[in-house]
Amino acid sequence: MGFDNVVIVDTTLREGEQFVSADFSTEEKLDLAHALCDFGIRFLELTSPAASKRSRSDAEKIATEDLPATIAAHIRCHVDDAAIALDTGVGALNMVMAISPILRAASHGRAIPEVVRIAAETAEFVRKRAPHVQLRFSSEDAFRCPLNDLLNVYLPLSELKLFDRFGIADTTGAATPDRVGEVVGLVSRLTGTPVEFHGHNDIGCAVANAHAAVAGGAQYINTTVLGIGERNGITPLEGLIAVLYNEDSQATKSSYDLRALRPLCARVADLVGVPVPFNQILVGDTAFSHKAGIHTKAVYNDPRAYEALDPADFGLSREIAIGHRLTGWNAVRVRSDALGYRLSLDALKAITARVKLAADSRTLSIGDVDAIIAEVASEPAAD
Ligand code: HCA
Ligand code: CU
Repeated sequence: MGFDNVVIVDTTLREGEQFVSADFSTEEKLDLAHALCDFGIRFLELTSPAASKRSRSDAEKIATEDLPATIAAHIRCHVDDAAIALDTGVGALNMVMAISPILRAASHGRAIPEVVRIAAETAEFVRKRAPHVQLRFSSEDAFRCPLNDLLNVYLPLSELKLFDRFGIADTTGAATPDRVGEVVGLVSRLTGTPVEFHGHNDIGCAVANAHAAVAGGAQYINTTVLGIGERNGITPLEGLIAVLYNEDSQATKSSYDLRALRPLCARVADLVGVPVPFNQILVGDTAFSHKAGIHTKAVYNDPRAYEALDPADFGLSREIAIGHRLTGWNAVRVRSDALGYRLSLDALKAITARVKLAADSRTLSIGDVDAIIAEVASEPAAD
């Protein structure tokens, strides 16, 4: 496996629809499905067609849209849900059932052997009706589940040879990378079945957990644009893209239209009525802002000094803050050069000193900096 073979299963149209302020219209879903495919996603997950009449007709529309992606319907382990989903023409079913003690008690009330029986029955039904549909079984709340229970679900199910993938979900977003790597590694080794990881972000580990899942052997990773989903969501698409780019920028550039990422995030933010967080991986406003003089000097010499990701590959540009008390004369020189001045080192140092002094007592705009540059430039040079 490894990072080159990661298949992103984007679930903006399922988990993302569960984000508190998401309410996608049919047109918006179709638009997003196209935008995700244009970006390079080849696997999309949709809300269960059994959820509502429109969920069903939306799934039908997306499934027949001739998109260059496998379209999966997310369903409960119910024969009826599977039948409704298959009728929409989707190419994959992503079945899910709760397996942790706490969630089993609070949701379906079944013991582990019953979970296995119900998953097997549903899978047999699907295989009979649609032998070629891709079928996944996923455990909801897998990381708050004793390993024994976990293996008592996956091992008998893997022996049936009915499933193309096994999902492992960190439903409460409280797993840490070490454990994700361990559980994913165990399930993938013992079942010999490709693993899909779905990670929530409640303690802020969703991106690191996706990384750990891939390192542990997972081939399929769930994402949503901006990470939208239940509560504070799941692994954001842009976070996983940053991980993949960091591993192999060339391969990532050739598989995804990286310049489309920021517009895609802006579109989803707009649709769900939230701003893109300032510190969002890759696409946040400050993702490529440099400030301290020590940093800016090195970044002018070689941006890689303080950048793991090249903004140009994403159609973005870096920003160098100049008007503050941590500034340095290199930053001042670049600004004054850009304004057409050719100033001596003494003049640059004088400007830097005045900028620092002014910034100690008030917040400066770039216009204030420019005024200081103009002022010093107009002064007769001292000899
Ligand atoms: C849900 C739960 C789920 C399922 C994940 C999966 C989770 O909202 O229905 O299908 O693998 O986080 O457990 O999103
Ligand atoms: Cu989820």
